Amino acid sequence: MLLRIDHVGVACHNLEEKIEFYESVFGLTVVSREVNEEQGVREAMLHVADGAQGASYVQLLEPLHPDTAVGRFLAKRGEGVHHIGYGVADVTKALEEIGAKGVRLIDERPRHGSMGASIAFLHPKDVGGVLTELVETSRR
Ligand code: MC0
Repeated sequence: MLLRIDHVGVACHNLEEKIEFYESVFGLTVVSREVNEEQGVREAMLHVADGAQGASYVQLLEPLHPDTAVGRFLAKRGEGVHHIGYGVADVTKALEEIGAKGVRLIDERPRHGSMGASIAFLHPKDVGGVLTELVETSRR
């Protein structure tokens, strides 16, 4: 069901500073920047690699406000890995299958994600403490 790691989401206080860090230390390149009001984030995707099933990225996330998912995470835990996004072929079908196994779905239906993807989150408490995102990409 999981095709690849699509991205690792990293929460940070200052997006521009963190982009500069990933560019200068790891030589990564920003391929997309977006503000997602619904998710309460300003984010950038930095390309890591291309594989047979598609590309993988680091996603840097800065909260738009303290009272958002990433804002609360930063206040509680500080900067660090916020979620893992896995590529799936069909996010609606994957949600049905995973939900039927008793895992709590944060999103019952797909939402709009980075770079035109359809995304849905699974509750971290049912995935061993890992906030898990399913990503049906619109890119190839
Ligand atoms: C919270 N918890 C986490 C967590 N965030 N555990 C692991 N990883 C995380 N990122 C834990 C808390 O420590 C707490 O456990 C419990 O979950 C409830 O958290 P809370 O402090 O009440 O925080 P809430 O109200 O924010 O709820 C957490 C929840 C929420 C995961 C349900 O953040 C959510 O719905 N997230 C999905 C949407 C999202 O994260 N959007 C931002 C990225 P204890 O044991 O302390 O009770 S958007 C994105 O990434 C898009 C643009 C994309 O990829 O394209």
